[in-house]
Order: sequence, then C-alpha cells, then structure tokens
Amino acid sequence: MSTPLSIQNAASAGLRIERIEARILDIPTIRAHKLSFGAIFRQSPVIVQLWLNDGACGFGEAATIGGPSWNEESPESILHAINQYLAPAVTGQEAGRFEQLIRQMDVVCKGNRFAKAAVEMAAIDAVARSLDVPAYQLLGGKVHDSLPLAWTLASGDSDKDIEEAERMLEIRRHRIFKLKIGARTPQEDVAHVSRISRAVNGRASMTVDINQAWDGNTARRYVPELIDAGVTLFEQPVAQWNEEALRDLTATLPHTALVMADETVCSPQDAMRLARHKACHVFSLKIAKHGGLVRTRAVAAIANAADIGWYGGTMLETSLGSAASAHVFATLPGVHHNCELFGPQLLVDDIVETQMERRAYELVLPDGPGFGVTVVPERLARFDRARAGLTPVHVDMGRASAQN
Ligand code: MUC
Ligand code: MG
Repeated sequence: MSTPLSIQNAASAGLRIERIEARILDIPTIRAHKLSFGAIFRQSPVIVQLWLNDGACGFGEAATIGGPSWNEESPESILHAINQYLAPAVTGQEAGRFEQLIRQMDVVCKGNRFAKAAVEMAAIDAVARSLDVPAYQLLGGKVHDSLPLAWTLASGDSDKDIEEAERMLEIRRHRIFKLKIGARTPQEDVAHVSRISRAVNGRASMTVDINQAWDGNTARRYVPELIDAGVTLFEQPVAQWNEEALRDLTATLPHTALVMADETVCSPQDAMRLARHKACHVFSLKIAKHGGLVRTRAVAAIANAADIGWYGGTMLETSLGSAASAHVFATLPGVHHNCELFGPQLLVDDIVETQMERRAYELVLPDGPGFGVTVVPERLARFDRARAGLTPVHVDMGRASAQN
C-alpha cells in the first residue's frame, strides 16, 4: 500500500540539498512576557535557509524562550550545531527522505532537537515548494481546516491582563486564555487567576502554565483552588523530571480539569513513558522540542493510541515556525484541545509577507506551497543579529513578578 511518504519519495527522487545557511534574528516582543522563571523582552529565533539542486528554496525556524532557560538549547547552541554538524551531514543528501535526514543528523549529533527541527523544517518546505504542494500533503493530508486559537496573558499585572483579555474578546480574536503563573507565591497566583476569571465571567476558558515551578505538594495543595477559580487545563505544574507528581495529579483531579505535559514530553520515548504511566491527559505538541515535524507526528500517534489528547503548542515562533506547526497540526487525528500559535502577534514585526488568517476565534490553517507563507529577505536582514551587533538574550530574573 502506498503511504503519503512513499508517494512523495518517488516524486522527490533526485532532489538534493545543495546549501544551508542559518542566522539568529532578534525581534522585540510587544510587551514583557513573564513566565515562572523570568521575563522576556525579545525572541531570538534561528532561521535556516536551504537550497535544493533544482533551485527550490525552503525555510526553517527554531525559537527558544529566554536563551537556554526554557530547556538546554539556546539560539547560539542551535546555530553552532547547524553550522558545524547538521548542515555538513545533510548537504548533498536526498532532501525528500525526511526519516533518513533525521537518521543522518542523529548520527553526528546527539539531542539538539531544536536545531534538527529547523533543518528538517527547511527541507520539508523546500521539497513541498519544489513539488508545488502544501507541506501537509507530505505529512498525511489535512484533517483540520482551522483550530481555536488561545492567547497567553503574561504581562505580570492582573489589570493589564484583564484589559488585554477584554480587547481580545471584543475583537472576537481569542476566548481561550493561558495564564503564566509560578513566579509569585501560589496564594498570589490564585488571587491573580481568580480576578481574571471573575472579570471574563464565563466568556472564556482558562488554562494555567506553571512552567515547572511547583513541587508535588504545592501542586496538590493549590490545583484544587485554581479549579474552583475556573481553570480547566493545568500545563506542566511540576519539574520536567517529576513524572510521579504529574501522575498523582492526573489520577486525583476532578473530571472538570485536565493535566497537560509540556517540558516532560519531548521524544517519542517520553510520550510512551507518560502514556504507560497514565501521567497526563494531554500532550502539548511543539515541533522544536520533538525534533521536527515527522517526530511531532510520532508523538501525536502515541497520544492517539493511548487516549491522550493533543494541544498545538508554541515556542513563540515567527509566522514561519507557526505556519510549519499549523501544517503538522492540520494532519493530526485524535482529540485536540485547541492551539496557541499566536507567536507572530507577540512580536513587534514578522518575517513573512502575509500572516496566517485568524477568523472568529480560530486560526485558519494555511494552504501551500510549502508552509504557505513567504519569507521576505529584507526582513531577515533587518533583524539579523550578525548585522545588528546584538548580544545573546538572557532571561530577566528580576522582572518576572514586577511591573513592565
Ligand atoms: C510554554 O511553556 O508553553 C508558549 C506560550 C507561551 O506563552 O509561552 C510558551 C512556552
Ligand atoms: Mg508550556
């Protein structure tokens, strides 16, 4: 039986990777974005450009949050891994053999999934453009045409968050809000979430992302209070390694609330372990942390087989990485819990000609060719760190709980 990938392999035979270039961009955010571990004021995505021997060109992106403070990889380590190891390993290789490219990258470089994801993304974009098809056609075909789109309230100030939520509701842009907590005391967080919940008063659903800030006892103590305040989805309340606490919470939560793994679910092996231990209800899927679009589908397949839902996560990418995410999310069966591909709206500017369409609280999943967005070279040049002479980004530990 022919699979989409084998059809594509036949069509793309002979397409080889000729050249790869990568650079770091520095793009300010529209406001401080405050997480449990600090505040960010700019994003520094690594953008990969990949040329094929037939002249087609594709783009890939890997974005981290606060340098290496979300996980081990930083823009600088990603750039280094691509330039020194990954690009030499795949240059000259057949571009459409995505699994084979991953294997070649795995041989020369352990881990470094964000870096690999950016290279694989660029190869998929280039092959899809060369074949003149949307990338989702190379990944199994579309299941969804649009997905409900969440927004993160993370200014660090309850009044500003309420104002932001009201604006989003008024323009019918978002009615799912993710609140970033964990930087303040749990009591302060409960008060903050309760205030916002009272203000939106049933007009929106509420998720909290604790980004690993709590231990198991704190989670057991305060999750019920947050459920009373109206929270229905709890993202990564405990440390990445603390699967036992995640499992306890999952087993004991009332049926009105769900536990979502984010930092804990990266590889397919992580997904398998979490599924086997029934340690969460939902996986947050992100191309970067899974090591690319193909591996994102592998993690999603485990979710589907284990009766675990999926959520379309973000690392606050530009429209390029967000569109690539949209293409893979568009192909996923199983129960979804919406998506949060709002990264482009958090940045002061973008690198593409036209952003993906947002309509009536939903993100319209783009059609191709490639990822369906056109990168503008002058915009890459404008934000290029090498040209602008900016220094590496650090998370601001001091301003996580203070004002802007
Ligand atoms: C995360 O941990 O989910 C995604 C959205 C957002 O506001 O922060 C990120 C990271
Ligand atoms: Mg998260």
